[in-house]
Amino acid sequence: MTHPSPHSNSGPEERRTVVVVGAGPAGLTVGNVLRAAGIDCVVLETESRQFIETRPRAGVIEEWAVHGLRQRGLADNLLNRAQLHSECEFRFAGERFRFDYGDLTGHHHYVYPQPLLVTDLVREYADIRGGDIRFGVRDVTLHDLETDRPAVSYADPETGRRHVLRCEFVAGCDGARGVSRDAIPAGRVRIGRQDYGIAWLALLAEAPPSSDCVLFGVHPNGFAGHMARSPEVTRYYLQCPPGDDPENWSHDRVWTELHERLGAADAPPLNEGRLIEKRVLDMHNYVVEPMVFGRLFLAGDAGHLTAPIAAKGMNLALHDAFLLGDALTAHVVEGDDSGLDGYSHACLRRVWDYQEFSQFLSGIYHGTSSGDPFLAGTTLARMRRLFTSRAAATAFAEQYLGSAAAF
Ligand code: RFL
Repeated sequence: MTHPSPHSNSGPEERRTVVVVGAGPAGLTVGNVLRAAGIDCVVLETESRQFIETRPRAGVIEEWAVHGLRQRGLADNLLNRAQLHSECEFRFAGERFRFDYGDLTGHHHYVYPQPLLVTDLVREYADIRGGDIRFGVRDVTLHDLETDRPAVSYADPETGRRHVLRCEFVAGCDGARGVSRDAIPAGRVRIGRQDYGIAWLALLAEAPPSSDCVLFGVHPNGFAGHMARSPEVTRYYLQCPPGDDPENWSHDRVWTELHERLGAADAPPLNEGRLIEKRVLDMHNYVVEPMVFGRLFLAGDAGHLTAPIAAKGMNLALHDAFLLGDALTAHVVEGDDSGLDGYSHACLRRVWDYQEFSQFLSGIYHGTSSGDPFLAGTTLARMRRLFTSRAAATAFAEQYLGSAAAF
């Protein structure tokens, strides 16, 4: 929906070069890159600082993304504290299949919880680089996006008074439920969508990890996953019907299903613990093409959602943010527009590649429980190929790590 210029009774307009909407990994990374170049920007966030620094979500970060953060001076804590993972384990038909993707590719994953990364990025932006960030803002609205002087307005959380930020560019980094994407008039961009028709119960357990690597349980009852988050906390997933109520999943039911779906000969028992998060995530994807409308540049989940099947969303958010931060810097500092012109295309190459891998992985995770014997058969063939063909295993490992050189 387009919005007219802010009303003249909104108070005096502030001027900024860039307004960043949303303080997730994408917005904070863009903000940090701009601050490092001395570019005048402001980050607007609807939640409080404490809320975004503790919101649990992703944990798996790809090597190239860590490299990108390090190049921009944003990875010191991560490099000191993250765990390195280079193996995962599939469990199916009561057996364990170890997959050593580090050996196949020479690359690994970093495991670093998203709230820690967000905490590092806020501290660097606001406390070290002196960036302007406004928390708890209400009713954020984008205006005049097709002019060279767009604006973003919001209501002050304390006074209710409207503030207007007139700028040159708006970075729409407000995630899947933000307002940036909806500010684009219908028909001006193409939005591709896919619904997997399944959901995952996302769980955080106050329990030490039960394995030294990520576990994928492929079971007739449905998929189950295990991912270390820290020595004390483990993320688990259980496939469930879309729209299921987390209250249908009692502590006992959760642990019974996890034992069943992740059970295998010689597997050590799971460490049980209190469930501190229990949410149902319906598995769906979308991609906005192009990721640009006038002076609005979408980045991260605002521009594309990848169901957490392949742990790719935060990685894509960082990829966009590096490209956008660098492109805006090149425009402002050197008058070079090539980065902004090529932004959407460069982002979408990786986005579509990751969407395709996510789709492939969904076939593996959910095929045997689909109730369709044909699909169950082809799923098992796909799994067997991973453990019998080094070429197939290497191709899978490259996609799992996002290390293919094609980007
Ligand atoms: P975010 O992190 O959602 O940040 C958007 C920010 O914008 C704020 N906001 C607004 N601010 C101003 N005005 C408005 N109108 C606003 N509306 C919203 C929000 O409060 C928020 O602070 O988006 P960003 O930066 O694009 O980052 C995307 C990632 O957060 C997301 O893709 C990942 O969490 C996805 N994901 C994973 N990705 C990985 O790469 N590896 C993983 O291991 C992984 N695991 C996961 C995941 C997502 C999960 N959930 C909950 C969907 C595990 C889970 C369970």
